[in-house]
Amino acid sequence: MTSLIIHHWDTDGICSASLVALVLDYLGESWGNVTPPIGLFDFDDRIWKKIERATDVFIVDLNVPELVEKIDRKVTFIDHHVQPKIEKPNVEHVNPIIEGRSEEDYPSASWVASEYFSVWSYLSALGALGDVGRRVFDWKIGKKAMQLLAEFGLQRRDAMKLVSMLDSNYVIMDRNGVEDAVRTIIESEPRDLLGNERWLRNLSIIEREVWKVLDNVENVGKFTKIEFESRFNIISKVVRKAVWVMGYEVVVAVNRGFGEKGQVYLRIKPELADSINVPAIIEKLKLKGFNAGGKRDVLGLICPKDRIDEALSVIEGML
Ligand SMILES: [Mn+2]
Repeated sequence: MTSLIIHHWDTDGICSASLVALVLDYLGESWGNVTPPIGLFDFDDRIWKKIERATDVFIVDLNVPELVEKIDRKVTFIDHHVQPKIEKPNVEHVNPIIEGRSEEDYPSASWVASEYFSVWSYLSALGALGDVGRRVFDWKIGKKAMQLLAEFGLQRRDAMKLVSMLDSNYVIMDRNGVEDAVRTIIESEPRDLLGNERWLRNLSIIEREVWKVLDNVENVGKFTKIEFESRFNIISKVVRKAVWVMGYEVVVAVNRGFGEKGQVYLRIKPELADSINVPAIIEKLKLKGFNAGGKRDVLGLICPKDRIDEALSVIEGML
């Protein structure tokens, strides 16, 4: 028996995959793990070939029901995203959210996996912290999350650090780094992970790149514009620093060199959310066919490079 674990590239995906791997280790079964090309909710040839060689497939924290349906062997699909229920005899679909349970009870795939296997550890909490952020500690499950961390010798602060360390792999677009993280977690003591040199190096590379980008801040009338080219997925960090640390009120950032694509981001000071209608900008962009998303104070989109300026003019026209 060889199982294949296919997982999301973020902290929750890595932690959920590690929980499945722990169970498989306990059962004495061999396993491998793989993540899609970062940013792409799709399987490439490499993944399909691995599926062919596996007897058993686990898909965790990856919202790809249409791909799960195509797999012709036993699949355990563990998720917490809103998605259609898969009714196929070879698929065990584990998702309390689509059974009507709330996000506050099941904040992450790691939480769902822990309950499903009855295996609870700091990884259950770490996945939730990764997806929800520190507000998870205020939720009903927050107490249990903190207990789990404490049992493994981790403070809240350590856990936050571990989340940024695990996420650093996808931020620098290191697919192998994401995949290797699963075995690293299984083979290490939680506190030792805090000294993981590869992830710490990632963090300093990211930090340096973010500050380099923040040198190119330009004031354009009503807003601040930051244009850069980076193959790293740092645009959300850049605008957060610009608004939260540097104090700019309305920031538009553009990454014109994100592989084949462009990224555009808008963040405003929360106090301005009454005067600048960010959701309306998101709606307008969607109407024009852009893959945009966000909230009251933030907007992000990814698009082909030749549509960046069109997206920018929509956003700038509504500021
Ligand atoms: Mn998740």
